[in-house]
Order: sequence, then structure tokens, then C-alpha cells
Amino acid sequence: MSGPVFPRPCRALIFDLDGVLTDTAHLHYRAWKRLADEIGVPFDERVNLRLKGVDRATSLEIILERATRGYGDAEKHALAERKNGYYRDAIAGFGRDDLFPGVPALLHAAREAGLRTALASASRNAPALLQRLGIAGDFDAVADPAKARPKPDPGLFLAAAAALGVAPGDCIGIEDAAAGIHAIKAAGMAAIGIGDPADLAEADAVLPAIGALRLEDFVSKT
Ligand code: B16
Ligand code: MG
Repeated sequence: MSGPVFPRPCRALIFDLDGVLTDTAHLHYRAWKRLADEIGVPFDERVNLRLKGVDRATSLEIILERATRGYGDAEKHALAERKNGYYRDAIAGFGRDDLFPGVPALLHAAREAGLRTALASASRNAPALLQRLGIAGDFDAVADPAKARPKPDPGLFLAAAAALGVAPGDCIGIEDAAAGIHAIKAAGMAAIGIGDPADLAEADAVLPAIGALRLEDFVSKT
């Protein structure tokens, strides 16, 4: 593409995980769907759109909006744990083949270009998933979602930039969720969206897949 080169200079790439580096979104959906069916709460792909990039506790709150009775904190905790068990079972067999096409090459190109790399995922399962995908060693920092407010708050992206020692204005964030793009922009970073431009209107550029990202289109060599 012949899009803008931004920011000048770019010193770091900060990646989301689910929906950017690997396709776990449908596994999160299936795990939530199984839980919702078990407790008799209506849940479908349309409601699921609101869960993209959203942390586990907030996702459960969104699902329970359609419940016919209230749930206490202990019950909610148990439900979230149950869903996480289903999800962890689903990713147990993940490996390098589950990376989206082009991810290893992009991480390699980032290294070659002297860029720092960090992960800003809302998922508490991110470190385990990085290990399984065989790319844990490709990141200079992994922001801890337990220590930041959930997206669309910019906290997770700011924590990632701080861990890298790079000013937010010198970072590009890469996200598939509207909440994540908002978080990146609120952090003062440039944002590349992965997915449908109609869903990611706040992004500075949107690509259909991570494999379409050519670093030279976005990072100035000077
Ligand atoms: P967990 P990301 C997010 O990851 C997912 O997009 C979102 O659907 C999920 O609810 C969230 O992680 C929490 O995941 O239950 O594993 O902690 O897109 O920010 O990498
Ligand atoms: Mg995501």
C-alpha cells in the first residue's frame, strides 16, 4: 500500500494478541457460548462482537445482561473460571502453525529494522499462548493486564511503551478490536487496525490481515 509513513521515527511496535497474531477469537466465543448455554442465557455472534478485546470479567458482565436472575460476586468468579477452563482446554494443542501467516516474518523484519516489540493483550492467558506459539522470545516486553485498566483505557499500551523505554508517540499499536484501537489512540500512538475498516474507524490505517503489513509502508528508514 502507499499509505502514510508514521510516526517519525517509529521505534517500537506494540501488538495485540488475539485476532492479530493468532485466531483465538472463535475459541473464546465457543467457550463463552458453552457457558451461556449451560446457564440458560441467550448469547450469539452479535453479542460476541462486544466482547472483542474486552477482559474476562467485563465480558461476563456483558453476557449476564441477558440473564433472568442476578449473580453474586462468588458466582461470577466461578463462571469466569469455568469459561477459562474451557478456553484453556481449547488452546492446549496450539503450536507455531496457529500463528497467522506472515507473523514470524514480520517479527523478524521488526528485529532487523532495530524496532522494539511488546505485547499489550487483555488476555491473562497471553504469556502461556506466546510460549505455545513459539514467539515468547520475540517480545522485549509483555504488559500485565492485571496491573492496568481494561481497554479502551490506554493503560495497557502505556505500560508496554514504558516497559520498552519508548515514548508513546514513537510507537505503533496494532489491534483488531475497536476498544483496542481507541486505547492506542488515547495513549498517543499511531494505530494500525486489522480487520474491517467499518469496525475500526479510529485507526490511522486498516489492513485485512496481519500478513498484509509491510513495515516499509509505515516505518520511515530515515
Ligand atoms: P482471557 P486481546 C482478549 O485478548 C480477547 O480479544 C478477548 O476476547 C478476551 O476476552 C480477553 O483477551 C481476555 O482473555 O480470558 O484469556 O484473560 O485481543 O487483548 O489479545
Ligand atoms: Mg484482539
